[in-house]
Amino acid sequence: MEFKLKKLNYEYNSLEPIIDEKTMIIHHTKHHNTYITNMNNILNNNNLEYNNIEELVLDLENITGDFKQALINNAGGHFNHEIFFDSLINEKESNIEDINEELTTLITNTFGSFEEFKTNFVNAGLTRFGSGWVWLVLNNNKELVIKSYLNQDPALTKTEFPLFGVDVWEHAYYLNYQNLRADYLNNIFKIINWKYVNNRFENALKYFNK
Ligand code: MN3
Repeated sequence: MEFKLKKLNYEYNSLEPIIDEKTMIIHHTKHHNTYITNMNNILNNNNLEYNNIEELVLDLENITGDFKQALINNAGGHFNHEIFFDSLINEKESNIEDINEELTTLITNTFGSFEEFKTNFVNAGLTRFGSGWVWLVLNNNKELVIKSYLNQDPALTKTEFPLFGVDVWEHAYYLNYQNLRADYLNNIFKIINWKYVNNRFENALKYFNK
């Protein structure tokens, strides 16, 4: 199966002024697309076939060829960006009350309050040295954890299911924010699609119950 870049659920200028149109166009049609092209090439060259990106990501630990790191980088790049772009929405449509009661309670019990969760999340993104990602994941003990990963290491494992993540590579924010990664991270909380996060939370519960 050939992986393809899917169209975004919104226009490239929908996330302005938090993320500018030019950044979105370059990020989606160049960066994300390149990960997909490279991944498809590696899979074709090595006669590997997967039904979906989750299946591929979960199989990475079993790969032994010299292309392993390249596959981690590019498959991870595709997996991470698809979740990232799907988890964003126009500021007017981003509504924190879309989070269901179970997830709201879990956030409060884990971090003290939503504000403290946000502070911890922003801080994890801020202290990620170099390029990488910050994620909210549910683990197999049904605990919420903030994780930070280097480069494009994918946030899905047998014991962790990502609910949403923020790209802290400079290409994600540099045109608008330059060196101000903290502003980018704080602002992005205004454009999270909490309905989508909620869906991923439901999927995470199913993932660990199967
Ligand atoms: Mn990126």
